[in-house]
Amino acid sequence: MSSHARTPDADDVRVHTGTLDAAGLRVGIVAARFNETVVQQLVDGAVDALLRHKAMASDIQVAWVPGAFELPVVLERFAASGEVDALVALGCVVRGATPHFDYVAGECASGASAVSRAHGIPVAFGVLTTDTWEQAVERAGGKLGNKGADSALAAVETARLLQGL
Ligand code: INI
Repeated sequence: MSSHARTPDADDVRVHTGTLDAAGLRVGIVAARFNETVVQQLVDGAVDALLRHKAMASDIQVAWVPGAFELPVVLERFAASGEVDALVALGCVVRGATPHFDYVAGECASGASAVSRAHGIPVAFGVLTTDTWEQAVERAGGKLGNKGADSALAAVETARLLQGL
């Protein structure tokens, strides 16, 4: 190394960020019908957030599956099709009402992230995993916001980041 090597400068650090510009982005939403009233709120929040960030309605697709356990296989199909730039998984698993909570929520989460890494596209995880129904309602357009909207924007930001890397 040269004796004139300069001290590393924080200005040399390359920082990459995405944006929330959804214009032209093709987004697949996969929603689990179990606990449908909550999940419909998540879907509505996700679609609304995408449209407000300039996505075209015709670029958004929504597919419904019976329960959160079925989300990964449909996420996989969307990802493999090459027809979407980002995916959003939406569902609601309530611990108190689900003896096999850990299996349903765990398989759903690991399946979603496996799809994301296998195909190099974001799969945002908007599956509520709560102890109670009330906690789910609070996160589906209630006093704690709408996790469907949050997830949709996470998918947009990550897709834009990946495009820029
Ligand atoms: N699926 C959910 O999405 N949320 C739940 O709370 C739930 N509970 O309570 O069981 C649930 N079960 C169904 C599961 O996702 C599958 O659809 C089913 O096991 C068939 O494979």
